[in-house]
Amino acid sequence: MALSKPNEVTLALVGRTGNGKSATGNSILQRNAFKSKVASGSITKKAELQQGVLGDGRGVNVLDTPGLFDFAVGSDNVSKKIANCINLAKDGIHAILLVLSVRSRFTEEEAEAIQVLRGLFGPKITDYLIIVFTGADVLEDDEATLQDYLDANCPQPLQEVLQLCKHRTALFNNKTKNAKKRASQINELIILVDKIFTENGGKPYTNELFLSLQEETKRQRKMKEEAELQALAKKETARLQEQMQKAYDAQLARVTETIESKLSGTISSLERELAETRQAHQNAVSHSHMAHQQAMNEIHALQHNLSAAHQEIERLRRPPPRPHRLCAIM
Ligand SMILES: Nc1nc2c(ncn2[C@@H]2O[C@H](COP(=O)(O)OP(=O)(O)O)[C@@H](O)[C@H]2O)c(=O)[nH]1
Ligand SMILES: [Mg+2]
Repeated sequence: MALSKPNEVTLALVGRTGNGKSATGNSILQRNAFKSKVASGSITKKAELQQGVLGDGRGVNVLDTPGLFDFAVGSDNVSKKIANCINLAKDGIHAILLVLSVRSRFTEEEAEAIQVLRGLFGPKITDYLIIVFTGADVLEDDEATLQDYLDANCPQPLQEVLQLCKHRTALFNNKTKNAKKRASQINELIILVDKIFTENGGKPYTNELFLSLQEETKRQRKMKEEAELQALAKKETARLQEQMQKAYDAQLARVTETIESKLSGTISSLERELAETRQAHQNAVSHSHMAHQQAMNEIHALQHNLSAAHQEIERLRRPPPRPHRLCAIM
């Protein structure tokens, strides 16, 4: 049967310097294991693992990380440092406590850092995430609850983070000397840790998981980049095709125009030639009419002359008329 609780609990503290990570670690361990200072600037330079015992007798390991959120994010160095941190917790991490302070506003850098963490660890990191708010004493002074605080100070990015970690929140007053209060705030946190343990099938966050999730994240990022590249190439191809089509259309229009103007020149010269030929033909026809008429006239004249000649011949052939009696007497 699967365990409902880890035998030993390992917690990692992350968050901006000054939010109270070390102080929270000390509260959980119930001793001054980590240096917690007022001074600004990164106090914890190296990840540090300290051990203690919980109220129910289980061992607890607390990993205080240097302000992961203070790193120049996005470099390979960060993921190396994170891997080293996780390595410190040899049996893996049961919960990652993102420490925020009610004494300072949730900054954009923090929202960004969470996205970076998700990018580095993979979105699965949120399955291990608990948001710990420090400065409960400040709220107590104002007689306000965490809900009152969130109702008044919950920018969109924080709302998104809360949603991602299924609203697992814990409130710590690291200043209180009240033993009962100190114990109850640890208990409430550990209830959430045990819940995460069951929800994640008893699997702590290990370096192997980190590395495989990182691989998966890298693979997904590569796929996304490739898809983006492909989309870009497709867009570029479409743009080039459009450009080519436009150039082709313009060329076609130019060629058509040239052909049309040449054709219209040819047509008008052909029309001109046709008109000239027609004129020549008409001239020839009328010329031949005239020649025909002249020939006919000449024939008529010849015929006339001929018949006159015939008549003359006829007349000449006729015998001369008989002389009158009077002439015979002579
Ligand atoms: N009033 C109040 N101050 C706190 C609380 N937790 C931490 N601090 C103070 O916040 C400052 C930074 O705390 P520290 O643990 O060094 O923060 P870290 O840089 O995140 O490790 C210190 O002066 C702490 O005393 C808290 O619950 N209430
Ligand atoms: Mg610290």
